[in-house]
Amino acid sequence: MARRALITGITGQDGSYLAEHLLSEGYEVWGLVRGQANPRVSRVRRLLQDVQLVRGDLLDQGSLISAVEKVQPDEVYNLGAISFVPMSWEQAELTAEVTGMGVLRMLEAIRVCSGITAARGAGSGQIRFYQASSSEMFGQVRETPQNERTPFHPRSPYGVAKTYGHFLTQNYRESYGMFAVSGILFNHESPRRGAEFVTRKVSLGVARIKLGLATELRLGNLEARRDWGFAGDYARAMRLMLQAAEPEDYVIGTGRTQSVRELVEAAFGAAGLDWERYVVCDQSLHRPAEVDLLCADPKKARTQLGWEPTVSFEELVAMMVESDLTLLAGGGDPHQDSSWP
Ligand code: NDP
Ligand code: GDR
Repeated sequence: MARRALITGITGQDGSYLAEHLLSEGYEVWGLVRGQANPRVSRVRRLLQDVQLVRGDLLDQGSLISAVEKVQPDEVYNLGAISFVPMSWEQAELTAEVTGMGVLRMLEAIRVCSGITAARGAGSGQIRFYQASSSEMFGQVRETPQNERTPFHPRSPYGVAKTYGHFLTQNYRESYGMFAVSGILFNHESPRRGAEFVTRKVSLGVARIKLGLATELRLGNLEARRDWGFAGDYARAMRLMLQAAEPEDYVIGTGRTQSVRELVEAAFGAAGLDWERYVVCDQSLHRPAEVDLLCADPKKARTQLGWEPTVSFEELVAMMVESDLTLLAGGGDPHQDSSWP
């Protein structure tokens, strides 16, 4: 029998790569979608024709219970979140509700549908749960690289909400013996990345300038350093974590770190442009509190899961610039659902 997976956040970057990966592994894949007329659902229908959809919202406990009852999944991947860090200052309460409390609601839906109670003791229930934790939980780091034992010091309402979800997942594992794990994923990108995140903002900016559609690119803090990998590689890691013999948390990243300035240099360079002629530093794009340096130590994932990234930073940047040049040269709109390669 094919394993059955339920993915929240199916309309997002990671949801699409994970769904493709699970389908290729023979899974029956279900995606949770919210809203009455969510424009991003047509993108899923076009790209992921074999995925079945079920309605639900991380803000609505009853809808999650109904979705789990209907799908009867073997594995649940909780990728749904408000994921853009600057938005978490503007809508801190909503971020806490979706990105933080949404984890509680999903875990409760699994617990209730599986008939798990504290009295039944550890090990009850069969549904395996993956939580999309984030390197943003490390925040202001005192040690680098960061591994599974590095203390958290989140620097945004988003990071705080993710830290709540992370500890709650651990707590359900310890309280109820559930197979519930968190992947602490560092930044991962692709041609399907949302246009507001810095890598995609830069690749789209480069393409617009190269094609004569723009003359400048406005950016915030160029000194921040991130460990950037390819989203397709990280989707593989999510599945591997749920196939492990024991439920454990893993750091997933490349182990290399680059500054936003180096990202900009590489992206403009890939299109044969000199970034210094076009990039404007805009103080209004700086964050109230910044995460200055992230760099993963993915040794545990490498040795225990056999996971390795396959796309280098340079390849990733070139892939994104090339994809956006093709998209914009063909008259495509990055905000339309037809834009996903
Ligand atoms: P995206 O922003 O691309 O996707 C977010 C998804 O969450 C969308 O499908 C969105 O659906 C869904 N969503 C938002 N609100 C709700 C809600 N109330 N109920 C149900 N679903 C909702 O994120 P990514 O794909 O990049 O990331 C996936 C997950 O991994 C997120 O949790 C993110 O925080 C986390 N993460 C991402 C990293 C990265 O570098 N990409 C690194 C570490 C963690 P809709 O179409 O309805 O808006
Ligand atoms: P991040 O990603 O906050 O790390 O969260 P983002 O790409 O938004 O920012 C990375 C770094 O770039 C700096 N920066 C800018 N960022 C944006 N978006 N726009 C700009 O113009 C700009 N200029 C400089 C930022 O200050 C920051 O330091 C992502 C999300 O996917 C989270 O959901 C996820 O958990 C983490 O990665 C790991």
